[in-house]
This record gives sequence, C-alpha cells and structure tokens, in this order.
Amino acid sequence: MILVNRLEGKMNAPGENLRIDGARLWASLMEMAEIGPGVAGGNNRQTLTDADAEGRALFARWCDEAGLALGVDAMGTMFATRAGEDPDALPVYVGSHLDTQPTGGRYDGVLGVLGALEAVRSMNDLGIRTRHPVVVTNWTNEEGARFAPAMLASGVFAGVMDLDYAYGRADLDGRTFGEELERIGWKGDEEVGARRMHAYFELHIEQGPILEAERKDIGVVTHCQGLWWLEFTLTGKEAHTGSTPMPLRVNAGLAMARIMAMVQTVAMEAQPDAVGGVGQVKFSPNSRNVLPGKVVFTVDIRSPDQAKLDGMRARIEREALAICEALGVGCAVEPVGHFDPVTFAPQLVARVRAAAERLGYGHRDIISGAGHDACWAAKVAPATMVFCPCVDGLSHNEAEEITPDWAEKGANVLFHAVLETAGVVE
Ligand code: HGY
Ligand code: MN
Ligand code: MN
Repeated sequence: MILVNRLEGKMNAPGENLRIDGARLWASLMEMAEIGPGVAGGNNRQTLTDADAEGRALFARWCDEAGLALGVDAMGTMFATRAGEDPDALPVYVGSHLDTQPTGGRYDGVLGVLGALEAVRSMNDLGIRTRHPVVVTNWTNEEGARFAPAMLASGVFAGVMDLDYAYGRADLDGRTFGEELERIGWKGDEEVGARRMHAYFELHIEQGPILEAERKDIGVVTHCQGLWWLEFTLTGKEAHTGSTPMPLRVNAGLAMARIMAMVQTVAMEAQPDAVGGVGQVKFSPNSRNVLPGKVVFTVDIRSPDQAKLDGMRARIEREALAICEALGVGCAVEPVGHFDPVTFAPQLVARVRAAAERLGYGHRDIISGAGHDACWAAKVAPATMVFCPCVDGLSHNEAEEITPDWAEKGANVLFHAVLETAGVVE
C-alpha cells in the first residue's frame, strides 16, 4: 500500500515512507564498475570504447528488465521510458553519464544513471503510477576526456553545438566521434533534441569536499559554475636539446610552462570562486632530446561569476600572447569548450530541498564546481541536481569513493523529487 500525502484531491509531495532499495542500487553500481576496470580500483570506461559499449549493453538489459522502452538518438544518448498515465504529458528526464575518465572513479556519472534506474525500479516495486512518463537517460560523452568538449551529446541536444561538429571531434589518435559511434553500434536513429522535457533531474557525487566536511548527506544544487576550455597550439622550432645554444632556441615547451604558471597566478588573484589549470599537454615530436616543434594543451578555467570567468579568459589570452612573443614562439588559441554559469530551476531546487527535509537528511545549498549534462538540459527545460558527498572530495581519480548510505540517501531524495514532479496518481 502506498501511503502518500493527499491534499484536496491533489497529490502533493510523496509520503515519508517511500524509499528506494539501497542494496539493489549498490549492487548495480558494483556490477557496472566491473566493466572497463582501471588499474587502481576505479574505471577506465571512456566514451565510445568497447568498454563503453559493454556498459551500455548492461544498462540496456537492466532497462529492458524494468519494462522500459529504449530509444537512442544520433549522438548515442540512451533514453529509457517508463510510461505515464497522461499520453499528452511531457516526460520527466532523470539521468547522467556512464562514460568515465581514463583514471576515473566508479560513481562519477554512474550514480546518476543507476540512481535514476533505481527510482524507476522502486516505482515498479511499489506499483506507483505517474501522470508524466519518466525517462532514464545516459548521455554520451559527458567527460570530454577522449573527445572535447565535455557534455557533448547534451550540448547537441540543447542546440548549442551541431551534429556535424560533434561527429568531427577527434581523439589524440585522430579517430573521430562519428566513426567511433558507428563502430560500437550505438548510433541511434532519433533526431538529437527532438525530445521535449517537462523537467530534468541529475543525481551526482559532489566531486568536492564541502558536504563531507560539513557532515551533510545532501547537496541542494542551486547553480553550476561556468567554464572555458582554451586549446593553445604553440609553434616552436624542433632542435637538438644538447647542441642548440640557449639563445638560439625557439622553445615552445618553455612557453607552455610559463603559460601554465601564469594561469595559476590569474586564478589565485581571482579568488574566491575561481579555478584554473591544465590537465592535458601534447608535445611533438615528444622525444627526450628534441625541443618540441609543437605543443598543444588545454587551459581549463571556471567561476560561478560571469564577469570573473570572462575576465580570466581575456587576461590569459593576452598574457599568453606576450609570453610567446618574447620567446619567438607561435601562439594560436581556440575555445574548445564553454558554458556560462548556470542557475537551476528554483521550483525544482525547492522540491529537492523539501525532499531532503521530509526524509530527515542533513542538507545545504551548493554550487557545482564540475560541469554536468544538467547544465545543457537547463537550456531546454527546468533542471536541477542532487549531490551526495564523496570521500575527501576526491573525483577524477580511481580512489573516488562514496558510502552505500550516501548513495541511498541521494537516490531517495531524487526519487521523491521526481515523483512529485511526475505526479503520482491512484
Ligand atoms: O569537466 C567537468 O566538469 C565534467 O567532469 N565533465
Ligand atoms: Mn560527471
Ligand atoms: Mn567527470
């Protein structure tokens, strides 16, 4: 028997007693973690690899077992639908991503996809029917590790990037997104972005230290900081590292090092609420005793403050040019990723907060430091997120860890907020 609060015949928030099955969720997380294992207990299930294909197949099997109808769009995003009672009601989408970083954790993204699946499994168990359909979603290439930019499929879905651009994105080995999507057999026939959303929810680990440090179980995500990924291509002169006199060098590697140090200075001078760094550098020819003729690297800067974010970008581009000129190094820069700071839908944020209250979980409002598919979903529908803590705030590291209790509580809040938005019917 489902006990839900009913007020004047209108269903309001779900009852306190509604819970997901935490043990089943944890078992699914652990089973998915077996696919695309890393070398230190985490995952290397990069997008459009054979491991990604294997994870997709497992997810698809679970969706089928839960009675969901699977659709796949031309970016490979998977949409698993639980029917609603009202055929005209737009669906509530709930999801995240199954792709990981090369040295990723077991929970970044995966908790959101499997937490959404668990909410639907629990609706099935409890015999809950909703007015709006509910669609469990696995977005392709959220990480942007193999194919920049991050959140690529959700960006095409939101109309921010076009399909040809996305298909042409290449990895470090020159393989394109379009080729790899075709190769793994997950290029769907649905038009990207044709689907209309009533609302979008995403459960995710915080990927930062705040919730654990403050002993809070739930992050009520009100905003997400904006981002620029600036890809620099520096052109030096290949030369012998031993016989080339220092004054004759055109050292692109030195220019890169000075730019990285400058990015650190810019971010520190922009404190608080600003970050900047470099995660990927490619030297060519990348030989120990050859000065690099070409250095390609991506500067990642972020801030919740639009003016600060754009100011950091302008200063970094200006000062990088000056550094390169002083060294006689060629300098080209191309933005390969960007989104402005995001404000999530206040009425959905309020539902997440109310659900945490109703369930008796400690919670606090929080701004997301990492980018998520919800940032692009927010462009086309009311969207918001639910955070759970992670150990030491660590993520994008194989040692990423959460507790089953945090996973269960996050999924319970997601479950309640989704039910309230989808509308529970007798
Ligand atoms: O880069 C990010 O914030 C996300 O992990 N893709
Ligand atoms: Mn993620
Ligand atoms: Mn990530």
